[in-house]
Amino acid sequence: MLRIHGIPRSRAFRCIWAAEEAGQAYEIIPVDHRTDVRTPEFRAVNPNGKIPVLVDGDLTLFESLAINLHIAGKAGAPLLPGGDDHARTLQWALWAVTEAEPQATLWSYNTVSRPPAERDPALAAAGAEGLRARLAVLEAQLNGRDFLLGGGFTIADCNLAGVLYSPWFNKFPMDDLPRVAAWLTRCLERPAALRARALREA
Ligand SMILES: N[C@@H](CCC(=O)N[C@@H](CS)C(=O)NCC(=O)O)C(=O)O
Repeated sequence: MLRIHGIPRSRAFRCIWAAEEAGQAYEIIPVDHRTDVRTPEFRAVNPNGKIPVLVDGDLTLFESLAINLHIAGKAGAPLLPGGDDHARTLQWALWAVTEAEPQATLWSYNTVSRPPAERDPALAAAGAEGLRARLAVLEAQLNGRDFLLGGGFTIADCNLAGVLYSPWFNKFPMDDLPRVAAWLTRCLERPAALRARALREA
């Protein structure tokens, strides 16, 4: 049994979705990032002090996308492909967190997530511009492909669509990015994603 420490309305959503895709049984151990991550009890589980954390037997892992690669590895192919596509899966996971996520969070925090008085329109605009540039790269990658690696859905899609969930859910303008918009909907309306979203959006 996988034990996912976190709450669905956080980056733990990504790991809940991955567990659903992998068909792995999991339990959510509620840890709220606003109130619980500084306690000595939680720091004993994760000295990094953030959620999500996965405990799988003797293994304790933090970093949501590393957790997802581990969960997908338990299911194997096609969720975690081998060979060159394995390398591409790692590439897209790193791209998701280093290129897409900083821009997506800058936009989301300053548009929807923070209380209105704490939002900075200039930062929202900078995030929108940065995100649009990254999504243009993705639009080109999806030319002639339904999913990132060209075959079926893999953990590469789960990781990147999980990172882009907030802009998608909060209607970041994508009229000029039709392949990205369709791919996000294709990923985030899969049965496993809907089960995870039901927890997050409840
Ligand atoms: N790169 C990490 C980021 C984890 C993260 O920032 N989690 C947030 C909740 S979504 C958190 O625990 N924040 C608490 C804090 O920063 O004090 C991951 O993807 O797991």
